[in-house]
Amino acid sequence: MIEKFLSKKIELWLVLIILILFFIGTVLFGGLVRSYLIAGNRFGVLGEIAIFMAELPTKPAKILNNIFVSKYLSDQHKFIDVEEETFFYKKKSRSDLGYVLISRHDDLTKTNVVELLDLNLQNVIYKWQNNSHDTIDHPLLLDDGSLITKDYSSGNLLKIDKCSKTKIINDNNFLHHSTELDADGNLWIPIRYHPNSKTSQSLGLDNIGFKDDGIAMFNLNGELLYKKNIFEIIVENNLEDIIFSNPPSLDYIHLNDIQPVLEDGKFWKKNDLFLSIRNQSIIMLFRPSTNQIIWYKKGPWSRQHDVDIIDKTRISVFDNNKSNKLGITEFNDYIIYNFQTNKVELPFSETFKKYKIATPTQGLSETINDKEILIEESDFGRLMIVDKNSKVLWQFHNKNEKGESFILSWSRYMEKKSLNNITELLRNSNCSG
Ligand SMILES: [Ca+2]
Repeated sequence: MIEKFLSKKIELWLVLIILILFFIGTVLFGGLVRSYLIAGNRFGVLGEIAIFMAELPTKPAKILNNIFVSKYLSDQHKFIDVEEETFFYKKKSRSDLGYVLISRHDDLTKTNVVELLDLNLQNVIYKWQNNSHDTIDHPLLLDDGSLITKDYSSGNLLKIDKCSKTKIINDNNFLHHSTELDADGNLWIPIRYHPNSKTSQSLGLDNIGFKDDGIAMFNLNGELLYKKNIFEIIVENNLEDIIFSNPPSLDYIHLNDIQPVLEDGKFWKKNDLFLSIRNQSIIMLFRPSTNQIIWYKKGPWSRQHDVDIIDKTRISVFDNNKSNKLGITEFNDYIIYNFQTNKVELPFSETFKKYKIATPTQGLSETINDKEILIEESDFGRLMIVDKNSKVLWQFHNKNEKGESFILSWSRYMEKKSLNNITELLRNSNCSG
């Protein structure tokens, strides 16, 4: 029956008409996809269908990625015999300390959670259930008690309200790493370009699997307000030499932090951005309003994460790779760079060595005051507050009953005054039903 159908003869004119229609359809499809990518969707449902079909080949990879790549267990379990959590100061003795917002996989309940820890009361005062299908990096707490964050595997922008109801507020961009608010209340988050930007294509950096990073600004409703590719920034500032001295790789940039400048300083202006470009070991100060790179520095940090502004003249950088001759990370560091003196300080090096704090990837530091910092050793699930004399004030290990460690997904230190109204709102929230 099928054989008979398949060997049926058809007129040549019909074949020609089918070929012509196929050709016209292909041209129209190509035109719709091209228009969508260059100018956004101007053709309504037709545009949506075209881009959906164009993305079909990448969808199975995305689904497989969601199933297999989600990985919470640490590679090493360094804290098997250590207490899960210890405070080395008395309860209610440090009213000057604020809160830590912790994003982690909880192996006890097999769920991903976000917790708000009160460092003075020494307990978790609020907990959000993360209902996305993966860990969420660097959640940001908003005034209404909701969290803004991104799902690790899909890269979608999420809003988790105070009752843990999760809503995708942007799924058109692949977002990754840090989540920060600027002085105007907009979000800055690293994105990955799909397809690759014209600039990286013109530089010959468009191999399959190439990670083409950029910066993006969203409002709190998830609408994209601005985006810019890192290669564009570099080429338009005539600074190709600073990165093309290294041989190209598929992950040539690896943007892992965008830190917005909240107020003018002597060396930067409000709404400038500090960018951490890990795979070039570069920290850069970029001014979106004029499209200028104001300053950049390659090292002394290496494969760093997390640049923060300490005060009007200093920044801190979490340095990942103090590696030995075998390329193994022996310990991390917290580097202060002073723009006034052009000098580098390493006030916590001994602490990092003493406690063997050595996350090969991820990791962050937060300046609490002149003497104390928060450190997240993300890959091994350890959080610590330490002082300049290598004294530990608090330590937390994200581990299960067997002592196995689980990764942490970027904590945030929050000052007390920034949270006064929010804690009250959270305490009074009624989420039942
Ligand atoms: Ca930062």
